[in-house]
Amino acid sequence: TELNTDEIMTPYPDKVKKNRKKHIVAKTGEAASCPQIEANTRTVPGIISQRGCCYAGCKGVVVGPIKDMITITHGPIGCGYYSWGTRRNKARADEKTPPEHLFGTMCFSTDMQESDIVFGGEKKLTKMIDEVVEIFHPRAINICSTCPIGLIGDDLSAVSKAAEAKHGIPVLHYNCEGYKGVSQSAGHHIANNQIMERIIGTGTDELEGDYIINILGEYNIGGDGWEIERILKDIGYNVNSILTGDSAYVNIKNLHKAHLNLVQCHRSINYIAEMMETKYGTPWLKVNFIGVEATIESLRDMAQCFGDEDLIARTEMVIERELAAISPELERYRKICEGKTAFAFVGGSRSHHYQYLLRDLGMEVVVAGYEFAHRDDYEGREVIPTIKSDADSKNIPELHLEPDPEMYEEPHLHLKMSKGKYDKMVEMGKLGNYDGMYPDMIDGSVMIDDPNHYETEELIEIFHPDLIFSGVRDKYISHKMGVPSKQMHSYDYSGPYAGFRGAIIFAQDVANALSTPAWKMITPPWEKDETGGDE
Ligand code: CFM
Repeated sequence: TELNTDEIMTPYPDKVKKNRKKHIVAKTGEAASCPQIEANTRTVPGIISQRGCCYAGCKGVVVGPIKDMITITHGPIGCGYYSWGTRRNKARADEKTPPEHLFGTMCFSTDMQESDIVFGGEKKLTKMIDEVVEIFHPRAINICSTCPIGLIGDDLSAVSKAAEAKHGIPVLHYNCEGYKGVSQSAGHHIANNQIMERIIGTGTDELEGDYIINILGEYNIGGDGWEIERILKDIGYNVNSILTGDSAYVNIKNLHKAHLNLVQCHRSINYIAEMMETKYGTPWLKVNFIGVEATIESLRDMAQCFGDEDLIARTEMVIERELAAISPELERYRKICEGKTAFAFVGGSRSHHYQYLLRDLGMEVVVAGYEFAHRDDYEGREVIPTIKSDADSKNIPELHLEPDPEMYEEPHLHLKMSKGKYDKMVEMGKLGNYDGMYPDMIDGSVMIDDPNHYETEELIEIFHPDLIFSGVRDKYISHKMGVPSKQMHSYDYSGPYAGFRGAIIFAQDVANALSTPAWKMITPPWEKDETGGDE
């Protein structure tokens, strides 16, 4: 199938047409470099976008999962209500975080009413912090702003400072009002900044082991982080903290003690990876634990970073053992999936990551969309210097950090590597780098930024995919059109999908979806006659 973008755009007014065209790139021929795509800009007003807001990115994605902090949504109850457990970022108690410090399944909101909006919400917030401390004794508190808070101008900084003095615990506040950016991506950045400034580097724990790592940008959706941790611990890594799936304030404080930062979802966390490199010299390695081959490559890259013969041997042993355990079953599902096509519409990194796992099953992604990615997620990190900042991106503060006079250590020393070898790995693009999605897309496929309801329908008509990976808002469009869809944010009720064991669960879910006859029996409501029966 070849895409004629103009055909899709026909019903749009000229201005919208001009705008949306820049967000779509069709891959044709053997063009080596990616054409420029427009990304991280405002959605056309009135279009049914799949995006979330800045508050969603800050509270829902990055800081919400920290299990031993209480995160208060300062705003009307609606904002907090939908952030309650629906992302399936799992957490459990452990040695450092006993059950009484586990708040992951709870939802806290100041429940702002009309009179609070009129007279201000600072008193209500102060009272709520007092109550939260009295009842739950958390180690630290997050306060996340919603749109009305920014509009009425509550002084969160003053409230937090007073509360810190009164209760003697850190109270962090985030000016992540929903309207702060063009999508949840702005909230990631705001959350990264506060975690960097207020938490990382404050810990004094002595961590043990020769290979201490953090996994940044892994949120333990459906237990993904636990499967990754299982594999890494087995090889001999000491996983200090995952950011922020199943993470604890007490561990995040010690992030700077790690030898290496792994970056899974670069979109949401590349800020911390870069800032830690600047301030502490911690090197970072882009990994992808979604997909069997991708996991193997990531494990080998990690072993190469440390370059230790025993670690390399142990890595190969674990890979061999895990492969032997999953291969027969994977092969069975592969027979069902082989040759099928899919759409992948997710937030800012999964539409790329999942292409590896689908390829393990013999499937190809023909249309890939991101809700809120930046140009580098499509085109590769090398385009970052050419990205023009606009009024919206300037709205988000940039921290300008210096090497820490006491704690900075050069990156190669973190890895006990020679400077020469380190520089070579950087040059090869192994360390401190990630590629865009474009090189992994097949000929004739399409990348689309901030896709909307209408375009999704059109693309389904053109490409007839066998399966669509999407979010909760758009999955029913494809269901009604008779195309099965998997929720790729929360995994519906399934998972983990990461690592080796996760690949099997994913393969089973995909094979089930593809072989269910129900989808062929559907008549969408708009094709039914007035009596409600089939035509
Ligand atoms: Fe990163 Fe995510 Fe994603 Fe994301 Fe998200 Fe998510 Fe996502 Mo939903 S942090 S960018 S803001 S991988 S919640 S766990 S699935 S849109 S592709």
